[in-house]
Amino acid sequence: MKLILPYNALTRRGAKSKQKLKTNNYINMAEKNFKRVLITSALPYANGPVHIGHLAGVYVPSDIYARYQRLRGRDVISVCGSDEHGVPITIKARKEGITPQDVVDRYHAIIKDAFQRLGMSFDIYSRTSSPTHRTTASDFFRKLYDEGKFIEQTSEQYYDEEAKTFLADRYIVGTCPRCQSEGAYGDQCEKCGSTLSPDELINPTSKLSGSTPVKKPTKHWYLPLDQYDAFLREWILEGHKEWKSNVYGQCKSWLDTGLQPRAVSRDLDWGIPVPVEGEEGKVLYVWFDAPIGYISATKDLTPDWEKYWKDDQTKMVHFIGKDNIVFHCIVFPSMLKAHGDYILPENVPANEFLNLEGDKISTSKNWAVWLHEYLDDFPGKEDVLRYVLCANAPETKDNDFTWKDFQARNNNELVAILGNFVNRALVLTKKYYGGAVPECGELTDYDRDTIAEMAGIKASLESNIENYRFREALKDAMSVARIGNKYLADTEPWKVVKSDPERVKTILNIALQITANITIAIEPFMPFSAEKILKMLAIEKLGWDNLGSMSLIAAGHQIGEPSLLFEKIEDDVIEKQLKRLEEIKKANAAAAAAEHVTEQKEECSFDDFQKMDIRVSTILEAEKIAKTKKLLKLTVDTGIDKRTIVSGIAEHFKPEELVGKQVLVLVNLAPREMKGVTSQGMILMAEDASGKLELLSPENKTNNGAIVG
Ligand code: B3M
Ligand code: ZN
Repeated sequence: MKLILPYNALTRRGAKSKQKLKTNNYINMAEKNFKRVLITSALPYANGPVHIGHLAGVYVPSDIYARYQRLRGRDVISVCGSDEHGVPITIKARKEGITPQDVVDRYHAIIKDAFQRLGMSFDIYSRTSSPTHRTTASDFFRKLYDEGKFIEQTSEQYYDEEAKTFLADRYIVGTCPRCQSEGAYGDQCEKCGSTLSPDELINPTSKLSGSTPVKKPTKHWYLPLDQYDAFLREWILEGHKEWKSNVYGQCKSWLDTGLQPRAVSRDLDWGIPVPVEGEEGKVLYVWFDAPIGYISATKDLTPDWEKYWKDDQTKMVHFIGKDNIVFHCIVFPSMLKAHGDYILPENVPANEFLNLEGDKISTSKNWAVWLHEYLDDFPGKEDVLRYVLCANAPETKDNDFTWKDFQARNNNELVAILGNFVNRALVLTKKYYGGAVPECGELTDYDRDTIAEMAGIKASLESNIENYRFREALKDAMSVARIGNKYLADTEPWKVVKSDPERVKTILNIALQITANITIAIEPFMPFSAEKILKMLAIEKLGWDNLGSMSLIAAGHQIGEPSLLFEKIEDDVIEKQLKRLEEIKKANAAAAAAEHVTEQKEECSFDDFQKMDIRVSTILEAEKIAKTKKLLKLTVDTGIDKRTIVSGIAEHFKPEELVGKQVLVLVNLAPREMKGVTSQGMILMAEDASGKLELLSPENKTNNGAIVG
């Protein structure tokens, strides 16, 4: 079992003699003596806002890690930015009749602002449409091109003769060869989820002009990933057995499946032009240029950028979601290896996916909690979201976000434990000593036990954060508040103060030292709350090494004004969010229904139809049938007679809204007994694929008994 030491342990002891296992020019060192940390976070596509899935998967963990490294006083930079190329952006632009630059300008601003409001402490939030990135990506490609690292290949691709352009996979639609459904894309069928290639589509059609595309030869460049198999096996499978199992496992299966050459260019007019003379109309493939965005962002951040990217004493960590593992563990490292000037990532702690109320988050279906909307709906609750998304992070398997859990964690953990303890410690100090920190007197055994418990948290917190176990680390951070909360509940200073005022001074001194510890422990997770507590204590930000100390605030120090850190979230606030999701679900079902029409039944004869006797009728009375959810008992005037009909429409119509309505009734349907009521006929309804029900009524008032034929 390889001993993973916290970073400082390595620097303090200095790196032991490096056992150099030199294979394929990659040095696999057992221990590394890192001098700085470079943190990258996946560049969000600028074709929509970010949602809680992005935050839980990538940005909350990355910010916890960055804040922790800074707290440790290390040389650390955290870079991110908008990923502004790729086909989805051009599709969005076409749909809205604007340019791709308009799309990325809109969403770059929304994303950047929302990240800033949530306290994402990137040192730079850049964008891949920047001039620096254009040059950096273009030079990167050109170096590999000049050194013959690409395979140049001409192949037949679909071309739209009307739009005069080659078609990216997403611009070709047709019938899915697997499930025969219409509207499958050239790369994927969204109905059955099959991965496709344009050649597999039946009746391919161009989304640009609607015409049938033709095959034309076009040249592209391919990175021969298969040639990096040995390097990747050595670097990952031998050299990084400590990577998270979901990451290591995915890399192993990619390698075991066998790597193929991967195209690094596209026939598009939006992106970074391929820097080869005479090759106009071709751009770098978005997944070739985007990771280089980390390098260009660093260049824009600091003139010292090379010490982060070219010195193997930099610890580089990529924070991503699981769908980006292949690009950050296989493709980008192969690109960096091919280039030769850059270091490789030390770790890629990818998270799995977060679902919402049991369903997959979907941008296209608006099934998401959008960060900018959350910040507008919950002002001052940035840390609540950071806390809940860390506590529920999909670190090793997909997880689910529910609004009920969000409310419960806020009320039962943040309000009841963290907020309650801090408020008590401060308010009682105000009340008994006018806000002056009291002297700490004689310690009891219980005090000593509490102090000892405090001392044990730092090591666990460090180990969990250093090993990307942020859920566990958050529990460590919260345990400081739990210890404080229990300490006050057990010592009950509000009861003891009359009989033993000296004792209470010691209790509150210890409580205030614990409060000061909380500002250190929670800062990476809840920076806004840490800041608020520092202000209430009227002290400066404390360094990491102070964590566990019980002499952080001197007796006599004057604290500031206490205020509540968190407030309860009431049911109606959650109901409003759940209602919003309900509306979205209905809208999606209706949209799906509009798209999908139930197949026609088998043919019937005119005689078959003649057997049915359908009459215009009027509903005279309507009432729910007890102990059933769906059934209504209707009294109906069919023109022939007045009769009872039972109908399963109680979830769609209120009884009172049916009385007086004219409907169509199948009067010669054999009577049926339902829940003790005999039903003589059937009310005809229209139901679409979404389950939406409509009554069928004659356009104008019609005599009951009129025959429908
Ligand atoms: N733009 C994000 C995604 O796949 C993608 C990350 C690029 S990181 C270089 O959702
Ligand atoms: Zn399909």
